[in-house]
Amino acid sequence: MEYDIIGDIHGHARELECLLDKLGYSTDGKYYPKESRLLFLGDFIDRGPENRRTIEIVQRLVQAGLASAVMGNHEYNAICYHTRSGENDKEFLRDHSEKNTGQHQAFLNDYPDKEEREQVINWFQTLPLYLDLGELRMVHACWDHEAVCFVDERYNNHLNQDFLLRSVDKNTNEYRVIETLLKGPERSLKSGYSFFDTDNNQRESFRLKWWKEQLHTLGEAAILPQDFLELHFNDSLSLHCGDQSMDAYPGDAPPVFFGHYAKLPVDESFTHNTACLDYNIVEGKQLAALRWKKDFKNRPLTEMEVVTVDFMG
Ligand SMILES: [Mn+2]
Repeated sequence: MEYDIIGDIHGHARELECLLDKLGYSTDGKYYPKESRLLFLGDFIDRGPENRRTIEIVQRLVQAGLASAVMGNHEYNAICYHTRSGENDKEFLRDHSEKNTGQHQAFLNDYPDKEEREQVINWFQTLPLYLDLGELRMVHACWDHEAVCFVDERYNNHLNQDFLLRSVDKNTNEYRVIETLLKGPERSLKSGYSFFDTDNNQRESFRLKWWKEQLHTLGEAAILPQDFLELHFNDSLSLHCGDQSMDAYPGDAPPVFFGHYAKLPVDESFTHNTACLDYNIVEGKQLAALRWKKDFKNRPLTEMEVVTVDFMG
């Protein structure tokens, strides 16, 4: 079996159609190479212009049994945004704040009809949180052995209602595994340190490059703004992370594909057995697919073909 693995789409249906065409698939599922399968890494919605059409394409392929997809943090957030908490009929699992609503506006515009919206949200909830196909693995943000085992043993890898309700309580394992698998691990900076992210929010924690094996300094381990790193690059990681250790993805484990990290430079996106396929279509860059071939089983992912489509607006 060969696989074509597609990163974050975020409503960019035109680019998706173009990419599928380049890869040799028709979007109606009528033409499909026999020995090949599409894999989607989640984040189908929000931000981009055509949420509805993107969902229709992905859902059609998945429901026809021609593709597999995992849940992204944007699908998870959407499920929470549209699910009442039960305690009070006006409350939702995800707050309808200006910030949360703004982030979700493209989806809301495309689904004004409540019944249709509920159908889509129900479909989101059927998406697995990760997939282990044996020869390769996929997850939206981070493959973490413990999180994967927990979700598999306790919930059979599905976000049922019990899991969902627990996951919004910060004191639960359910919250922590969703954070890890769908949003990626973060660590706190030493007290007194902070930086401003690209949305100009002040932050005291940073995302970790969990796929890197050599994590000795902050500069090697953390996704942080350049000016912050220039000041602190050589500071030892332990100095800033306290005793919060981090096990990198094992170098001898099966290849793992993920999205989520949109702003990585290309040379940071791959190791021999990990690949980030979010090429930041949201900010006018590209939609990407990696073509995984069985003959390449023991070859590094850095040598595999990546097919891209440029932003079309
Ligand atoms: Mn994303």
